[in-house]
Amino acid sequence: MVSRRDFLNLSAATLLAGRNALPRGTSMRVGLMKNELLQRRLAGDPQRPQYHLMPPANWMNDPNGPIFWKGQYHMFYQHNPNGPFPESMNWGHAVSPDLVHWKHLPIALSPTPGGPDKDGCWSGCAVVDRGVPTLIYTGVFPQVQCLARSEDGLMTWRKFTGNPVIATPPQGMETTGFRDPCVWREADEWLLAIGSGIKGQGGMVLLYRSKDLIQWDYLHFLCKGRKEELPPGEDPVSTGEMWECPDFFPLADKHALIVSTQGAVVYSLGAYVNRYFRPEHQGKADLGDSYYAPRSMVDEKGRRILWGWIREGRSDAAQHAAGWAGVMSLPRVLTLGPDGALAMAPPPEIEALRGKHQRVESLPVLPGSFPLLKGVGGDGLEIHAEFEPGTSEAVGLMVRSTPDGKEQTLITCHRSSGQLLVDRERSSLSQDVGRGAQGGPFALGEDETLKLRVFLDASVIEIFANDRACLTSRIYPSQADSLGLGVFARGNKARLKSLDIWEMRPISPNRLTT
Ligand code: DQQ
Repeated sequence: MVSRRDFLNLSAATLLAGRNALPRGTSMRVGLMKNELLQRRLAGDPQRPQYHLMPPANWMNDPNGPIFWKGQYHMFYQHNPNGPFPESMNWGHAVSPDLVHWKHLPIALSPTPGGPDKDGCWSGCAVVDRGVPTLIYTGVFPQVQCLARSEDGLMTWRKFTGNPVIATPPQGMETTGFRDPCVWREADEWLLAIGSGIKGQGGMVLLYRSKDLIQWDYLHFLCKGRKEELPPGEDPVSTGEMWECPDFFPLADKHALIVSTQGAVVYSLGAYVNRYFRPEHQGKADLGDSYYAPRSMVDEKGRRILWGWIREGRSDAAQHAAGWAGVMSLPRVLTLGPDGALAMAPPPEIEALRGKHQRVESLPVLPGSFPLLKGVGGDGLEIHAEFEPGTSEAVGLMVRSTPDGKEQTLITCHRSSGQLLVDRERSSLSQDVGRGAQGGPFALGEDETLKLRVFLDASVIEIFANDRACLTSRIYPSQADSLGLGVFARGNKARLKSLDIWEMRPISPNRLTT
């Protein structure tokens, strides 16, 4: 039996040395020594998340083909096993019985020399075709669509010898890109939506159909960024010239389309009629700019669960020095909100990670002062805070603060401007990291309390506000005592109704102690 830790060690050695470059004997020993060093570096890294899914080492970006299969959640993701930078993409693979605890599995897809994916296996999806798990993904370069199947329960993948299954964009179309297929079943056909766009016209999703996943016919666009929906004079490409990673699915009595516009992650809820999607309501899946390329799945409970890539907010050099880059978000259960918007909440399974609990009740929050709460804080926490904002202009939480406040991050609901922000101006004394505020529109209703559910995990912050807005951010405090927690108000006083704090248990050997 190979233990999880042994597997990770072997796997990281392979990652470090290059998959095909691990010879026997001396080089193997050198590889293991390098691995040992890398493991020590990762284990002692205070910026490395502890309860979020991430590869054993090196680079990850988009989630790919999340699928619930025979009682387990499978997650694939864009992964460079050879370094903490985006190159020669593979599909990493992990499996979980409960959405929370993960086991790494061998890499699912790697580029085939001389093949249509020789320069990378880019993003895609997973479906089950007559009982056979099947991946449909983009091979590069040029961007073509490929297929691979697994006959042994998702452990190994055999690429279709006739790849690519779609070799070019539709005839005569000068696209800005042609990638990230999303496939679903409709009656006796497969439908495929693919991310694309046209220069000067904007992003679009193209629609194909097939009887067998191999022979595909182009139908028409499913949805596109339309000039007529924009304010007069606004550039039609303001919603992006290329829509990446389309995710299209039914949600309650609507359909949802999520696209990554090389900037924001935009969701649309609307009607799917005659194989065209007409948006009726649009919003941002995340108010920050650290969350990207999400993909969803349905589990056995029928829940629609969305996963995103949380990218780094520090320099390439810092990522290189760390030996890892990129984190998978926590899962978000999607529902149709009472206001017609997309509602997002973490699944209850996350609560399995909760450890020590502390609670504070009914505290006046006075403007101007930023006191730290005594005896609470940390860098691996789940925090629930409910505020009665009163007549305050702004109210919020201060996290990861040093006792002297030289490092601190503010999570602020600005009532006057209707914004939810993570202010990172003083998050770190390091010069190598992103600063400034991240966030976007978030208005509290009259008499509505502010309910913040915040997940702190080393350099990751994920915020769910009143179950209808999410904000993901990255911070890299440099001081060991940047652990303090406080509440604050501006303008006028507010009241903290309650504050619950749980220490979260690590899920992975990211920070090995021996
Ligand atoms: N990343 C993938 C592409 C996708 C982009 C390559 C989005 O397939 O369009 O790693 O982050």
